[in-house]
Amino acid sequence: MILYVIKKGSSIDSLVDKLGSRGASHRIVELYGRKLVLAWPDNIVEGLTDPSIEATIKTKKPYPLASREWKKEDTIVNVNGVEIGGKRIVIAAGPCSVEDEEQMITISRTLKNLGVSMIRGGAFKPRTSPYSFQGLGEKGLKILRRVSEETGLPVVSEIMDPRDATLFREYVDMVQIGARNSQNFSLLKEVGRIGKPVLLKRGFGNTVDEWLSSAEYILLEGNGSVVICERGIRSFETGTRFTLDVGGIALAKRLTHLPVCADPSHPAGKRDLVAPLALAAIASGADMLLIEVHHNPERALSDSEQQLDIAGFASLMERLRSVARILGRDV
Ligand SMILES: [Mn+2]
Repeated sequence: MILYVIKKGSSIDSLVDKLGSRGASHRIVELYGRKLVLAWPDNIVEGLTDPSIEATIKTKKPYPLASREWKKEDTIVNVNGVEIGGKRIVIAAGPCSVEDEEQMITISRTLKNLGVSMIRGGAFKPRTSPYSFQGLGEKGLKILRRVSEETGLPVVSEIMDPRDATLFREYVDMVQIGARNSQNFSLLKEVGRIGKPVLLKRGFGNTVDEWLSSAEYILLEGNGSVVICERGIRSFETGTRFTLDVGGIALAKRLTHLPVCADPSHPAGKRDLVAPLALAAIASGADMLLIEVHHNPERALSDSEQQLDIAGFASLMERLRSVARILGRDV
């Protein structure tokens, strides 16, 4: 794949004509304020010159836009004023599912006081069993909007169906793609066009390259505000729910300029393992954590075993601050 960075204000007409006459495929994308032309296959594109080209980058990765091959500096994703990917490690917390409006507002106020900068909560839930609680749907999204108005914190929630894009555009600040939909390519394209930052979870059967290729789908639609999230992969181990791939976090930080998030709750599967995994995730380079916290975990309608209570979360925040300080970062 050849990636051309186009000179500001230049017309790409003659470049596109030249690519066409060689029989090459191409895509044009505007990203981070730059116009880019991707062209392939290499053997017929190589050697092409045009006055509109500022830089030509021959990329080896299957995800040229997500790769540091063209963009070396870290991307900062701004979610309504909360910057992800900078010195400060962003903590997003909240219950697995949005269950009740008043409780959701109460817990969010408490989390804000503890230093959380974004609220999470599922409204459309991808449950393994069709008989498990499926979430409050649109009502849950409306509750999240109220939470945001009451606390001033941005909210993130998972989209499962491209047909819900309008609802998500209206009610949430950041759209999450869950692990099970990480390779749902029509959903990725739709979310690329939604005009909101995206939190993209890694599929539990996906390699780091596949995870970054999923991010590429969103970037190719011109949406550069993507945070990728490690949430545990399937391994032979059954003692934990999934295996948090800290090596994958460190590797992803090298390969991509996009911020990397970690979800320590789903791989832990058990409350007492969440804190050590959260600490390991930030030590391996995570820029953001997504943590499940419930006012009464025993009574939670989903993922009851792994949600922290307020006291457990408060003590984790203290430990995160200590580790962040050693890393030269803040929480
Ligand atoms: Mn959950």
